[in-house]
Amino acid sequence: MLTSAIKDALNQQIAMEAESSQAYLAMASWAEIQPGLDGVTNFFYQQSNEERVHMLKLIRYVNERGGFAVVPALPQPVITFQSLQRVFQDFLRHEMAVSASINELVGLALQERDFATHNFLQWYVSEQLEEEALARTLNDKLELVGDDKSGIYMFDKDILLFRGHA
Ligand code: OFO
Repeated sequence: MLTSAIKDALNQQIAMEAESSQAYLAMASWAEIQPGLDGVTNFFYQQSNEERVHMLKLIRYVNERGGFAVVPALPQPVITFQSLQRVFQDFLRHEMAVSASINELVGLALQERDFATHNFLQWYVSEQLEEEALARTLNDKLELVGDDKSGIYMFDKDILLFRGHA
């Protein structure tokens, strides 16, 4: 059985993963209507799907442990962006906030001596390491490229490859 503190914190995390999925869906939709950003578009559709999977894993876990996973209401995410750089800065900022939230949860699980939840969360800890590393790599590359059109062309072409290596 989950303590009510853990149950509430896991439900908050469910909401955060759902918000991430929405935020990345909005980035995908924005990218899709820009000329030539097919790679970035696919990247964010995939990211959005992944975040939905993160949310589902949490929902199943909470219910399995005798809690009740609450499907949250969601605020509208940011839907337009000034630049491609801006999208990726927001992506990194978002992932850093998720990592901080997962770390808080891990701390709470230890404090409550809920070792099963602590163990369950380790998957999220490593997932966040990867996602943050990927977001940083992509930001670094975009910074190098600046406004150079052929650089952006290459970035868009290679983005799905970076994903596999980060
Ligand atoms: Fe990348 O946020 Fe989920 O865990």
